[in-house]
Amino acid sequence: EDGYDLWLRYKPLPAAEARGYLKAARRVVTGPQAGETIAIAREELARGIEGLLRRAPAGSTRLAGDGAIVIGTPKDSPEIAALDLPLDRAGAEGYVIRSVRIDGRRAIVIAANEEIGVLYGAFHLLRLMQTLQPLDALDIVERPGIERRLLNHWDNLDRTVERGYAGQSIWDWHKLPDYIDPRYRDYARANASIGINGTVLTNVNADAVALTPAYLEKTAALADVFRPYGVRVYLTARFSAPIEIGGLDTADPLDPRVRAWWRDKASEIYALIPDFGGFLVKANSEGQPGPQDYGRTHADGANMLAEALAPHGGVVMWRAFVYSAENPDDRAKQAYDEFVPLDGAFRDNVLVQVKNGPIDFQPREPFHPLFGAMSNTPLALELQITKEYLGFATHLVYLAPMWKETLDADTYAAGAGSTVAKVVDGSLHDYPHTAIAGVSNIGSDRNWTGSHFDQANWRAFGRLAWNPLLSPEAIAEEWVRMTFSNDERFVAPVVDMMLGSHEAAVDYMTPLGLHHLMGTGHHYGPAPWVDDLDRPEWNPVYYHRADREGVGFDRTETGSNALAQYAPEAAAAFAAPETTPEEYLLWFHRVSWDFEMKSGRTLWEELVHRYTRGVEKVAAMRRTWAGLDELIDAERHAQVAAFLAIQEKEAKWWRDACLAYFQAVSGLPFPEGYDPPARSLDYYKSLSFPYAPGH
Ligand code: BDP
Repeated sequence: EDGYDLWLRYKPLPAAEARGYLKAARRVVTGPQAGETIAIAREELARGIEGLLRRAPAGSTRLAGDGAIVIGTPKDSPEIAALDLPLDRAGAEGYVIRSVRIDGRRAIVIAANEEIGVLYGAFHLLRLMQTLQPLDALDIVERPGIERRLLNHWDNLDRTVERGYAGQSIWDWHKLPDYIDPRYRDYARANASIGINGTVLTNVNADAVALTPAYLEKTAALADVFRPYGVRVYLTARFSAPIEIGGLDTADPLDPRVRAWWRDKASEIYALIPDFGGFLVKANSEGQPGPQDYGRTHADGANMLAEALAPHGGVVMWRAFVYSAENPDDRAKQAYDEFVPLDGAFRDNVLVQVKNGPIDFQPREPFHPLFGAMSNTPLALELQITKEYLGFATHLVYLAPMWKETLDADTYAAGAGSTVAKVVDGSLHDYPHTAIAGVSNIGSDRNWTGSHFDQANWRAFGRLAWNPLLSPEAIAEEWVRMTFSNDERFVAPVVDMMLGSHEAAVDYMTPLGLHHLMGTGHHYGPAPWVDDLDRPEWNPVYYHRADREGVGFDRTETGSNALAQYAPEAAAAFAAPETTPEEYLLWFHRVSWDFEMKSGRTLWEELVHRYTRGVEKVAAMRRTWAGLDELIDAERHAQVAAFLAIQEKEAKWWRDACLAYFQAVSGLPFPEGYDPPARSLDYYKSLSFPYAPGH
């Protein structure tokens, strides 16, 4: 058990359940015209059933007796065409699963309008078995809430991965297109099992070489592998590519030669990859080239690429992650300031891709104020699955609760109930396209994600992308059952651990709305003291503003007034320090060290309390895990145990370093009943990690 099988392990179920399911899974029936994707669904069902129930189902094109699973679309399966199924509710990618009688014989149908829906439905039925759900009287209709459910790989062509903690890039560019690593198919299969339907193969800090003919051939080879699994490929487009690989002397989006170059490039790509998804672009951000280099706007840049892709059906995902040195007032405000005036200026096939919060994937951020503020521009939500600011691969942090906070946040854009989820799924503003992106945590490690529990974050992203209304608890529970065990003695405590893990990390890293206290560059470990980097907004001190008087970033009227970027009803919740939810206190307010918290503690005491509580929660997770060793395989148990030990050590380091620093700044004594930091502030400052992974 090295984790390679992910949640698709298909280990034998307990005998009692297996017996019951066997009656319903004797054979898998496909129509005579079934295509490649239905064949994959049939194989998956056969593999799953054989593993779970220890008996391979017969494959057939005919019903014979009870217990068939009939799969297909009305086009390829006469049985399905003859049934009266609510396929209109399933859309292009959804499916219907029903217990039915066909000519008096009991069967389960997995029906869809397109073949991909059949594959998604097959994975659904297998999940029901894997998690021991009843199979009688099934009546399921599913369809995804969001059109494009994408992974964003920050993978470089040299196989390093920006912010990757799971080994090298899984794309072995050097051997492509001639060698097709079997992993590519397993990758597509895993993604299909959770409804992910697209992948951006390359880093947002893009390399124009990816658009050269040799690399497009490599990308086409991957696209060929992914296609039957419903996964389309996308690439990042470096804005200056026309200069770097096109021989032009400009990349000005209004220059006709530049426009022609991109049109030709798009045609070249689509000749190789007819279902190419489109481009993801980071422009005029952190040194990336962009339209502003030529005095043009983000809309000019995005529209040029959109025009090139439009005839082929591709989209542009233009990132709103921009901030510049010229705007040191408040980095949190910049994306809104730049993009809101452009609302309505983008072509139909442009989506603006926005991170969940206004700074940068911090352990906790309030929702990004662009959500709700651009009713004429489809906004895609970008989440980070890889844990750049959340302990890399070793810390156990289940991210669904954090993502859910964003999805459930109320923008009040069209009155109460205008959640971010409704912006992103297009229902609030009737967007022509919808998308959600997760920055991938996948690499060449045997277990894919660098740790066993980080697999849960990949899966949770896919599940929420399919249905943003799912609960983090339900997603955690099914993952635990599928990945480890159905033993209740294991499931309940592990789900609890997962659900509390994000709050624990917030506590030991950045409680009470603190943010960006991480080590310079690599973001490994605490460094709240850093104040000497070139640009003000690169320094932790810029974000916490601690001094002898108090701490926190005043984003109200008396400060940067970033608060005014939210709708009035949303802003009202954060307006006064006394009424702001404490988890956002220091994000929006600067308060004195003796500010009274709801607990009755002063702010300083509360800070010490939360940092300490975070460490205690990790210690508790460790104890819980240690007690579960009999219930799963030794191999995975041992690695998780070792990683939890690292997490506890690093949680203490975070606590002690941050508290030593804040104590030095505030000059306050350490409250009674709490251990003072183990080492001096100078010691924590002296630590250096030139080789921390993932830069
Ligand atoms: C930050 C990362 C950086 C990315 C950037 C981005 O530190 O590596 O390039 O985001 O999203 O979180 O473009």
